[in-house]
Parts: sequence; C-alpha cells; structure tokens
Amino acid sequence: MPGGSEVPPLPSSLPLVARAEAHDDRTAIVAPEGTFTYRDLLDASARVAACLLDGRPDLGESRVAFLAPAGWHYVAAQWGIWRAGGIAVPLATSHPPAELEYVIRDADAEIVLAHPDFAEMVRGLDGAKRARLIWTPQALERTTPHSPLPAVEEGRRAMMVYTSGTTGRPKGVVTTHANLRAQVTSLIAAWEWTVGDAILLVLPLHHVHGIVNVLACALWAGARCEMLAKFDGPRVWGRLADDDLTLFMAVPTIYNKLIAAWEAAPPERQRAYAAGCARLRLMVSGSAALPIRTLERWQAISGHVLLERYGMTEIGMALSNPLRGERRPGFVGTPLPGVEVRLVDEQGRPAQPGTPGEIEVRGPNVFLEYWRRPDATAQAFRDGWFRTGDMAVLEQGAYRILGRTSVDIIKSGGYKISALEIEDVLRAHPAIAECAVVGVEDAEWGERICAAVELRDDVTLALEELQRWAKQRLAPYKVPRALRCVAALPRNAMGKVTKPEVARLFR
Ligand code: MCA
Ligand code: AMP
Repeated sequence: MPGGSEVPPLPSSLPLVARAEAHDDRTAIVAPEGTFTYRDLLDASARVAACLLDGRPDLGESRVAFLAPAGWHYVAAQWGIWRAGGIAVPLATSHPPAELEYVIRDADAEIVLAHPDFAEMVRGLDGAKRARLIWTPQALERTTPHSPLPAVEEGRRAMMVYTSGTTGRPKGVVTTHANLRAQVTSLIAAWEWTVGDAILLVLPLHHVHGIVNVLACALWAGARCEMLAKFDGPRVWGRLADDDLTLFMAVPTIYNKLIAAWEAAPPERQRAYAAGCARLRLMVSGSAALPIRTLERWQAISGHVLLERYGMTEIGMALSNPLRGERRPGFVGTPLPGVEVRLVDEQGRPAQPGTPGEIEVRGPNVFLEYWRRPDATAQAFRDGWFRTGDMAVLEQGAYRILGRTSVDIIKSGGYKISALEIEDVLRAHPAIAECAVVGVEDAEWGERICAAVELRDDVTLALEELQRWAKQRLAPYKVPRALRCVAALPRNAMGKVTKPEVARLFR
C-alpha cells in the first residue's frame, strides 16, 4: 500500500496551512461540488499530498502540473502539492492541447494531476504520458489520508505561473512560499481582510489575480471563497444581489460585461442588483487600466468607487488606491505595505519628480526566478530592483500608469499577451508568408488582437478560417479578432515592421 501510516500530521510548517488549522470548522470554500470547511480542506489536501508522495518523504520541489476547473478539486490539489513539497504549476482550463503541452514540457513536470472533466484531452498529451498521471478523485478519495508530511521551508519554491514576455514563448514565474506570504499579507493589511469576509471568485485560476488576490487571501484570512466555474454576467449579478458577500475583484472587461448585463436587465432587477452591490464593503479592479468611463458608470450603478490597483505576475501587487480615503480615477495609488517602488529613466537613474519613468519594484513579494532561464532572470533585475516594463508618473503623491515600454505586449480581457508569440504561431499557417500582430484599443476588451498578413502567392485567407486554425494552437484569448491581408507590411528604412502603422490599418 503506498503512503505512510495513520499518524496525524504535525502542525504544518507552511503558514497558509498552519493558519487553516485555527479556522477549523469555518466555511472555506463554496464550490460547484459543495460547501467545505477549513478542516475539510486540511483533510483533503493531506490525502492529495499522501497520494502524490506515494511513500516518498518529500517531493523536493518536483513540478506538479494540475488541471481542474475552479472548484474544490482545484484548491485541494493546490494545497496537496504544497504540503507534499512540490511546486504547483496551474494549467489553464481554456487552453488547447498545444499550450498545455508546452507548459508541461517547459516545467519538466514529474506529475500531472488532472480532473476527469479533462480526461480525453489529458490522455492525448505526450507530456502527461511521460509524467505520472493522477486523477483528482483518486488523490482526494485516498483511504489513508495521513502520512507524515514534509517540513517545507518558506524559502522553497511553491508555484510557477506562465506569463508572456517580449521574447520567445511564455516563461514560468517561480514564487516561493515566502513570496506568496508577502504578497498575501500585504493585501490582507491594506484591504483589511477579516474572517468575516466572503468573496465571489470569477477569475481564471492560472493567473495571480485569481490565485493570490482572491483565493489565497481569502484562505489566509479564514474567510469564505465562493467559486464560480466560469464568469457569467447575469449569474454574477444574481450572487451580488444576495446579501452575503463582502468583496469582489475583477478585471475591467468583467466590469464592462457586468455593466452591459445590468443595462439589459428589467428595472426591478436593476434595482435589486444595485442594492446587493451596495452591501459589499469593497470592489477592486486590476490587471489592466480601468477606463474612467467604466469607473464612473460603475459608480452610478452600484454606488462603489472601484479601488484600482496595479500588479504583475512577477511581483504580486505593488500599488493600490486606499481602502479608506480618496481613490483618484486614472491613478493606481501608492506602494502597498512591504513593497518598494521607484521610477527610473532609461539609464536606470531615479526619474526627476513629475517625470515619467519605468516602474521598478523591490521587496519580499518579488519572485525568485524565471524557471530555468538565468539570463532572462538576470536581465529582469537592475541593482536588485525588478524592472516591470511599465511606465508611470508620480503626481501629487499617487502613481499614474502610462503604458508599456514594449508595443509587443498586449492586454486583452485582463490577459497579458505577447504579439511575438502569436506571430510565431501564425507564420506556420500555410497561407501566411509574413505577419504582424498588434493590440488595438477597444472599449470592452482594453485591446483587441489584430493581425496584418502578407499572403503567399495565389491564396486567400478569411478571418473565420484563420481563427479556426489558430484556436487549435492558441488560448482563445490570443486568437486574432481582426485580419487585414496586405501586399506588403509597413516597414521602416531598415526593413523593420512599424507596428504603429500596422495598428492604423485597423482604426
Ligand atoms: C475571449 N474572447 C475574446 C477575448 N477573450 N475576444 C476578444 N478578446 C479577448 N481577450 C471571446 C472568446 O473567444 C469567445 O468568442 C467569446 O469572447 C466568449 O469567450 P469566453 O471565454 O466565454 O469569454 P468570457 O468568459 O466572457 O471571458 C471574458 C473574461 C475573461 C471573463 C473577461 O477574459 C477573463 O476571465 N479575464 C480575466 C483574465 C485574468 O484574470 N487576468 C489576470 C492576469 P467566440 O465565442 O467567438 O469563440 S494579470 C495578473 O494576474 C496580474 C498579477 C494583475 O495585475 O492582476
Ligand atoms: P501579468 O503579466 O499578466 O501579470 O500582467 C501584468 C501587467 O498588467 C502589468 O505589467 C501592467 O502592464 C498591467 N496592469 C496590471 N494592473 C494594471 C492597472 N491597474 N493599470 C494598468 N495596467 C495594469
């Protein structure tokens, strides 16, 4: 029989888990599978850990890629991996096999832990064939839950989230348990999370916004996290209209979609929705610039001035408007507790007051490394400061984000997307000779992905056909929404494609 004896586990060395022991029979998770207490979470994650360990004393930072819909199995899997001493690598439920394959291979995952909903897809993955494949029910329902679990030092690697950059394919951003603790405790302090809080989670769980700001903060605080498998405007409004939630966090596109759903609802329902919202103590927006018209419309509907904050996968959250005090539209506030922020010029010298500069961040919240990319890690830091690639200006004590230093980073629906990554994929299309991908401003999505292409001789290409083809290879949010076929892409004297002119083709 795999696993250890029936010895009860010692209090965990992991702070998040140790805190859960104190919350015991409070409700932790409300999920499509049911309602679960902190004790249930401790028990289920101990079972998962025992199954992953399979008699070994410690996973020793082996990567465990896990794929589960937002819900109970996701949380038990994540905690089980941590408690077994593994690195949790969340896979995106929206990704096609090619993207999942890339992450599993790049992370060099030893174990793939998957929910049976994805059985057909996972069975077809080469990466899953090479790894030990475990189904989540098999781990959760293990009959000998308690084996001695390893003591996991806080400095050890905990998680790897894949993020797009300006070069090559997505990189694994490695955070330690200490990084996660710093990211979480900073938000707990700034936004005054308590055991009395209840939050609705509607964000995907392969990114920091959903994983850290919502799920991990709720569980650290001893609060209740209610998980929806997927964002759905009317459903979210229905939940907001009940009077048992205190917090909500989302990207601007979600607020735009909620505004549209509110406007489409009959007047009596609009009133109920707005009244429900008014009972929440805080609504937060982030991951992309919050348009002032969205902020104003939301305030008119719900009475809430959205609290806008700024963050990044590599650093968690860095800047935030105040919980109490004035929230300035168009600004992202001041540094969060424990986070140092500065603006620098191109030479890395502190920017003059009132002058734009690149945001650099330092503190215990900042990630450890890009997985197996020492050069990229080294380039991302200057004198111990992490270079975000975002430009900002400090005005009357608060930061205002001005945009990215690179045109090749697109933000759509709150997702960070690399134009270069999409171009690499599109170039493999048999009809495409050359292409350029740009983000074009869009009221609903922030930016819309647009592709200009030079076709090979004597072929045609329609948008729908390109989208069908691209969906097999790229996440749905990376698929181009507009296509222009041109005789020649706009280029400068050096022959380099000029992206601002490409963007003009779509305006
Ligand atoms: C989906 N669609 C899109 C996009 N995404 N169209 C244009 N641009 C997009 N980006 C299309 C789909 O292909 C589909 O079209 C249709 O919209 C509905 O797709 P679906 O997936 O159902 O969309 P949705 O569920 O309405 O999704 C919208 C969403 C989602 C809920 C806003 O994009 C989302 O969850 N975004 C949050 C991302 C996030 O958490 N980012 C945080 C990373 P068709 O039917 O034609 O196929 S940033 C971060 O973590 C840092 C640390 C930070 O600061 O927070
Ligand atoms: P990601 O790499 O997916 O974590 O996305 C991080 C990026 O999202 C940052 O580098 C910013 O460009 C952007 N971002 C996050 N929050 C904001 C915000 N409030 N305003 C503007 N951009 C933001």
